[in-house]
Amino acid sequence: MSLLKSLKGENSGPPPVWFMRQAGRYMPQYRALREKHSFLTMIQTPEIATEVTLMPIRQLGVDAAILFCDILVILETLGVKYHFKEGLGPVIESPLHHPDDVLRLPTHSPQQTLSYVSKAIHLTKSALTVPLIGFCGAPFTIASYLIEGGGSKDFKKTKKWLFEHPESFHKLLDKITDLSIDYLKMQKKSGVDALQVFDTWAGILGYSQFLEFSLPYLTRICEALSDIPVILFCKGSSVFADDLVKAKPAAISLDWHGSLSKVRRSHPKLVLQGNLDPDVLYAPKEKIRQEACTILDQMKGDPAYIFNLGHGIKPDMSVDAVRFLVECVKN
Ligand code: 1CP
Repeated sequence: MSLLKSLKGENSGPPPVWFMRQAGRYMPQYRALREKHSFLTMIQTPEIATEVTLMPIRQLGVDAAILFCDILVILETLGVKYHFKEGLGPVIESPLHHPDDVLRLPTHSPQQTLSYVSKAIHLTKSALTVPLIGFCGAPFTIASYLIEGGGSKDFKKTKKWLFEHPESFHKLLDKITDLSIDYLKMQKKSGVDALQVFDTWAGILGYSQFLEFSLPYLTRICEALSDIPVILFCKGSSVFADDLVKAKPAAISLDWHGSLSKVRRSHPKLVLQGNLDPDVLYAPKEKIRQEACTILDQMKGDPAYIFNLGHGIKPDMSVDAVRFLVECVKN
């Protein structure tokens, strides 16, 4: 339960460790299951979602589980269909093209559309001995998928929309925020111990656009879920850290560009998570140990620190390297 202690700033032992994307394609057991089922079937079938959520707990010995699901499931509450294409990633079947499209989006309650998430949480909790983290995508990141129609290199459509039709962009963010709050409350009620909000694409925003189109919505989410720890992650979190604090999250997960000790100096009580460059996992073990130790030395004895990567584990990384990293943190 060291994760929950660190989230309160009261951990006296070694830092808890877990990883973003700790369950996924880099694991042979995951790939074996994935040969039999589509990704969507896997997340929509509570028994399978539970089995995958537990894989990294059993195989790596991490201190927290993150529910096996995806940030895009919230699209179901907006009546938007999507699928995952092999080698390409998410495909939104009817992306938004025009500001009027925002007005036409229906809203369905997460309790109705995403009841499989509740079931997976109940089932996972009954099998877990470590805390379970629930999550959602941040409104800005979800909006960018709706507009781009999938992943993107430059997010040109999103940025164009935001500068050409700021009011409609805010309407869209507002809708997603309301649904995300309901969705996270449902996860809390189903039994998760903490929540993480992923603003993966916030880093494409300029500073004033981050303040206008991302931060206020993250703040609303944190305010609405003040009775459960909420961790905020964005790619760009080391640039935006001083502002993310204003959303009053329980913790900030830093990307790998920034320095944990610098942020610690400016925010002595803030709970910090992160921030090893995930690509270090491609290095020989001695280098992995060295890079982990650099971070662990900086955060030694810190009661409000959680070890993690600066972003997720990649599909071609080795389980052995990830397990070695867990051992380094624990020893
Ligand atoms: O088997 C497969 O082909 C599916 C691969 C996969 C997996 C394992 C996807 C598709 N999503 C997931 C699981 C997932 N996604 C989790 C599970 C818990 C864990 O971390 O172990 C989580 C938390 C996510 C969150 C997620 N999905 C984010 C935010 C975090 C991040 O990595 O930045 C994002 C941006 C997504 C979208 C998404 N889903 C899947 C892919 C390949 C992507 C990214 C595509 C892109 O780059 O645009």
